[in-house]
Amino acid sequence: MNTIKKIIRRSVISVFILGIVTATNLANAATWRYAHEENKGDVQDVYAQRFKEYIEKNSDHTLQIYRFGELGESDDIMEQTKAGILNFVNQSPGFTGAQIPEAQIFFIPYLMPTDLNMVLEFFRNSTAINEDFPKLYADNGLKLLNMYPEGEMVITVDEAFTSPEGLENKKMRVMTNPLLSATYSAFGAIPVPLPTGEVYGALQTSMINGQENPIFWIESEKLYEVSPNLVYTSHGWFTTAAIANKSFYDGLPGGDKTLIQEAADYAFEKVAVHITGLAGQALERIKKISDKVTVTRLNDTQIGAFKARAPNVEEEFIKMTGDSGKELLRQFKKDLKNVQNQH
Ligand code: 6CS
Repeated sequence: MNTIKKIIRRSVISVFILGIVTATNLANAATWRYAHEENKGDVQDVYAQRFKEYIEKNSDHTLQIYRFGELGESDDIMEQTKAGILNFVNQSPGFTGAQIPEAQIFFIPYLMPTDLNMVLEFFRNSTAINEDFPKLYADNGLKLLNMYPEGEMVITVDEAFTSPEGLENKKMRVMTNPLLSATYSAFGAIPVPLPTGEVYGALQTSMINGQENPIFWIESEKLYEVSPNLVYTSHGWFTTAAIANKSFYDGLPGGDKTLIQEAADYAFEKVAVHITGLAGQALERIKKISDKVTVTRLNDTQIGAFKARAPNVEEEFIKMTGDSGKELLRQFKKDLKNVQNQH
């Protein structure tokens, strides 16, 4: 065979092989659906966008993201994920706690440190977070990818307070898990569980007197317009979780599983950067927009009065979760101590 013929033959074979590879890739390329609980540019959206970026850069798959309200409330997107309509969901333990009682651990007040770097380190390295929680979620048909913090909880209320007496008889909106209700009862208030979409209206019509959330969300949902007195009590962090439908995940080839876990870890680190300084910036913007906003930061003695009520909530947590919760709490505290010793 002369050289020209050889070149032509090789080219035809190469094009043929390339065609087969492309067709195989296209056949494997999927569009995955991911829903979260927040608005454009909020913490969960940053996580989702970075997760998408990693997946799309490193595979032929695409990710379709649905934000808060596009497919319903938090419980709706969880149901859609369990039914396999969605592949991924970002749902916060504030809501998941109703079906996985152990996830309510984040609502035991004053359990977590107040320092963001310590909190991030805890989420990166904790055995409770990275080994125990995935098992609890798996028992509920869910593959837990990451748990991550979004920001310190701040209470907004119609009258600023500095003691549990100041919260007496205040109707406070809580996310829909029973332990958070127990926390607000222990703080002296009347808890009112409500889904996210009902909070602004309930504040506006004085159906409730206040609520708790990280500052970025108070800005994003404009809650400061209808609940302008911000009280920093240092009692906890808003935590959330990125999750996949477990049967979908289990059915994927090993390469896709690795891709998903890498994308989750990539998104976690991007969020860690995003939330650093976020609360302070959001507060400054809120104060500029509204002259009604007041800021009260409790001192250590005032915090002490709220902290004194935390053991009751811890007992309640153990009552709700039994031995499994007791063991989780033991591990959680051990992991926290490890982080504290390192700092
Ligand atoms: O309070 C809530 O319901 C909402 N708060 C935040 C920070 N994210 C979504 C959640 O559903």
